[in-house]
Amino acid sequence: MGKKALITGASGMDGSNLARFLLKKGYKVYGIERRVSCDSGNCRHNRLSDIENEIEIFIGDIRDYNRMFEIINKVKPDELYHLAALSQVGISFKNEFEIIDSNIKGTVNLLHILKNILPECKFFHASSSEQFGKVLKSPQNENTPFNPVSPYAIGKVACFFNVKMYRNAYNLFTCNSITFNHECEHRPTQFVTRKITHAVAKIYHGLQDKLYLGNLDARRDWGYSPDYCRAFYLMLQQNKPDDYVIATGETHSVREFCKIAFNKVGLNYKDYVEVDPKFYRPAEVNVLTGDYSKAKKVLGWEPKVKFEELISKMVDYDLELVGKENV
Ligand code: G4F
Repeated sequence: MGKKALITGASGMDGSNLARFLLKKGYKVYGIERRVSCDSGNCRHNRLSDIENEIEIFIGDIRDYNRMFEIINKVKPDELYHLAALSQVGISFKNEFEIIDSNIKGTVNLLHILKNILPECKFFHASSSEQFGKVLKSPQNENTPFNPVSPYAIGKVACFFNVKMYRNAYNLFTCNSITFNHECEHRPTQFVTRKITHAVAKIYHGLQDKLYLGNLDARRDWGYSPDYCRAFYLMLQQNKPDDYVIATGETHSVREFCKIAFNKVGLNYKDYVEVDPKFYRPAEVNVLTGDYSKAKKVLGWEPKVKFEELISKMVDYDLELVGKENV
């Protein structure tokens, strides 16, 4: 019988990409999702529609210890991929307590349950390059000190060290990816990449006039979600648990992203993009660049999709999506 994987945040961007990947590897895949309503064009359930008959979804909230206990005890997974989190950095400034409740408590709930009832289960946690914050060294690798500046990043640092503590103190097989920004066609429009590509499609189809953004000079290391999900899987296939930077090694500004995305449809971003200070953050991370050489050496992992191809895929998808909606 194939292995069993349980994914928290299964209907999110990474969750759905990982579920698809693990099914192809022959896993029996179970997911946990919080029941929430869906907004049009961004429906969480849409991301799983092609595989909905192949996976089993449990409704549950990672904050709810008893419910998590019940699900883990029932599934008894070989691998648990913990992807559920409040993941919007900007929003976290207004939601400090949800970061503590969901991101930190949710992670500790899962680790505590595994320690008590399923210590042989391998555990993956998606940590974040936001933990490097106001970077102290560039590029960032596994030895770069964290210097977080947002409630989200501070919460992820707490999760990171909890994952490490359960590995060292209780001998659990727990891993963190220090995941740099990663996107795909199913990224919610609250994140800057999809906000841009969706707007490009709407402007192209004559449905929108302007695109209002915040800091155009922020620089990020943007990769492709399916590539990163492959790395998550590889981490749990090693003999020893460890933490790995997952990145592309390239950094680009939001402005460059706009330029290429608008160029794809023959438009100049300068005619459409305007800065609205309401999208500025109280504290900003200006630049992130990942050094993924450890993942390359140990996991044999490398990103396949780089910046321009990522933008092309997202713009093409949104052109088709908005085109269909417009019929
Ligand atoms: O797309 P973003 O919101 O992603 P951010 O904050 O870098 O976080 C993402 O990547 C992290 C990994 O490093 C994850 F941990 C996290 O969960 C998430 O997936 O913003 C990217 C940059 C920021 O500098 C932001 O200030 O784009 C800038 N930006 C400029 N205008 C904007 C906007 N961001 C958003 N969301 N919306 C804007 O209008």
